[in-house]
Amino acid sequence: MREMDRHFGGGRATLHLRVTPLTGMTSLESMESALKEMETSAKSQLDACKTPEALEAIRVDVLGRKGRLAQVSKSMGQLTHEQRGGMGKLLNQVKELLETAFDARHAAFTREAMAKRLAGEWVDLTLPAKGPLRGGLHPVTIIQSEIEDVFRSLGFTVLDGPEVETEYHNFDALNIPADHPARDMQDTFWMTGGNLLRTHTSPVQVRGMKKLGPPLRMIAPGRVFRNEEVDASHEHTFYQLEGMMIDRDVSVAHLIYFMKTLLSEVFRRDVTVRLRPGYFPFVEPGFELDIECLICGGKGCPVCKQSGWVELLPCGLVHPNVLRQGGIDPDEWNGFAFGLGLTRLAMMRYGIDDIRLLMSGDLRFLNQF
Ligand code: 2NL
Repeated sequence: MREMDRHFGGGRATLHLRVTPLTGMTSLESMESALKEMETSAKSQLDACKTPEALEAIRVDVLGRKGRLAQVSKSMGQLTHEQRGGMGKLLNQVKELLETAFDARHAAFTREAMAKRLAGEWVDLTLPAKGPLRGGLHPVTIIQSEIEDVFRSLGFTVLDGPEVETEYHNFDALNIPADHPARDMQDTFWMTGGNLLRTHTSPVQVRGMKKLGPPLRMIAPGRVFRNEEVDASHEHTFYQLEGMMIDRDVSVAHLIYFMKTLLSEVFRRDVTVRLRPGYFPFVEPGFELDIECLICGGKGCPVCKQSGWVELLPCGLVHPNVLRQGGIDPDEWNGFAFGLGLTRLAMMRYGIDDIRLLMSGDLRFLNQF
């Protein structure tokens, strides 16, 4: 049995055209009845059809290019002109009718398949949508850009510099003596060839003095490195922001004004400050600037170790030797400079009690900012 016949019940519906032997003319009636017969058989095949594949085979056999309808169409050449008109109409009617019936059967199969698929899977429409994963800024980056904004609005230039530095820029130019303990293997990461990982952002300012020339206002935020044993309050890598203003007749009053402006912007309230003497080789005089404890308001608490004050900002007037190294004449110019620990500030602002969290890259920690 041919493949096609299996679908059609053994070729029962094949169109047999009865040709009148004497005239060679096909009887119109016999053609019409054959067409009707085909229509009826095709419809019953459609109804009996069980799979989309079987349906497609029926479609090819009935409506296909070499299908049974096409055969009838072909044999119309044997009819007279008048007969052809009527037969053509009938043919089209049957064709349209069958096409509609096929489309309906096809749609039913598609629906069936869809229903079957949906029955096999389910979706909880009450689940909240997942949404895209959002990146965010690191807490130190947040603090850094806030402070950069404050200083930019005060006329300061933001400078960048290399993290691998020369001994000259990191120590010599800053009036740090050759036997200073900071130069020790224990405190500094030394590289081959006498270079080092910068231990502060001061070398950026040495380069900045030469680049900008006086008068100048600049800040240098960035990553610095110390060869330290890591614990909850010490990291080998942390962030600093140093600043400097050089002009004529700069005084400690200027220094205090700029530092108070900075701190009230960072903490978003007025802060009380005090200066104590402090020693740093690159400034003279040098100070430790403390702020009144923001937790207890100066009454004394564990954060300020009962003193009412928190040490925050080393600063001072730039040492004449350092100005000279920067190509600036100390008889004509002077200025103030300060250092600010961005990492420490971020810990204070956000109440972070372990410095190691900041370098951990732990998303459970970072996602909180
Ligand atoms: C620190 C930072 C301070 C400076 C840093 C500075 C830089 C130049 C000249 C003068 Cl080029 N000063 N920076 C000034 C005062 C304090 O603190 O690491 N302190 C322990």
